[in-house]
Amino acid sequence: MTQTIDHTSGTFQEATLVSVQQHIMEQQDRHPEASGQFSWLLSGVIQATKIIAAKVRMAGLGDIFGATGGENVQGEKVQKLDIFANDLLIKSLAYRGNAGILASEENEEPVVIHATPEYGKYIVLFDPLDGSSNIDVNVSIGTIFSILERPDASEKAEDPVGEILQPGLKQLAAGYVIYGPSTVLVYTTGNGVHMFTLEPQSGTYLLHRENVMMPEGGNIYSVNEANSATFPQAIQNYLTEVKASKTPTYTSRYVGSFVSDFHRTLLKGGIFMYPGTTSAPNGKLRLMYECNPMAFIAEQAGGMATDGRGRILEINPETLHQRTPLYIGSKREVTAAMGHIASTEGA
Ligand code: P6P
Repeated sequence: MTQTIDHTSGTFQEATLVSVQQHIMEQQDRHPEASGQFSWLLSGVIQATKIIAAKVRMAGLGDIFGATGGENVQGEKVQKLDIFANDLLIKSLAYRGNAGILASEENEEPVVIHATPEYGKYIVLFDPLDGSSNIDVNVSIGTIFSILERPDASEKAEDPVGEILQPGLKQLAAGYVIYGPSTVLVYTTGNGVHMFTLEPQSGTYLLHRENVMMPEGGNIYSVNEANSATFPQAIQNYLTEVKASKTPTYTSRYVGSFVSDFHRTLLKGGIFMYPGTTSAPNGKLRLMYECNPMAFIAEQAGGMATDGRGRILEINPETLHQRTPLYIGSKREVTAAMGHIASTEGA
């Protein structure tokens, strides 16, 4: 009789016997329509993050701290590790054979590996090293990725950006790796959120939590308050409300690295906000390779992600590097913040 292994019970040792590759294959087996192609691609992203993790760990010992002197498409100073991570992800995915188009925060234009879908039907978008301004001060940083399928062979073959600009609801998979005290991978293919820790000796990501659910509510709000004077009035009202709240009382946490602030929100609940301001009405975070993947994960974990008006995942993108205001986290907190926006707009 075949025995099904329940990874969510048993002793700690039992839970750590499942590698991410095994988990991906198990996920694929549950979806007979899934081809091995997708699993092969996903493991390509994961493979690259192991090498990035090793480099990040040694950052202080090699000449890869600091900035290159250049700026990326966002006008942000490019750190040497940004380039290392970006180049590694591009090379790793290009040789995977089934990634057709790559899009990175670091590249103004997409990288077309195969002109038409029959040789490369997937699109991989990534922020290779999010939070990189924290590298030199040893604060956790991360890699964020999102996987889409290319539209069927169409006139878009000459328009790779047009192929990429799909709403977040179309994502096949999304995930991130946080390079912190431990290196943790979180991913979803639409069947729950699963968390793995990199076991450094063997270089294996081992399962440590399956079907992660975000707490319904949480008393942590996470926002850069230096910008609060020019937040929308509704958000200023929301912040006043949470600071005055006695049951529960709230606390503030802000790392300044999206992957870190989101990871804490996923595990402890609460809300992370990057609102628009008068100088940056669409905020700072990018829709396609930061907000969409995290929104997919948040919703799969029972949380919410909005731009202040509607679901992040329903936004129809217009440009590859477009930004969006972001309110993401526990249902109770995001709903409360949106309530202020609704009542202010209704005023
Ligand atoms: P601010 C890092 O540069 C980043 O893109 C995100 O990781 C982070 O959430 C945000 O910017 C922090 O921006 O304006 O608060 O420094």
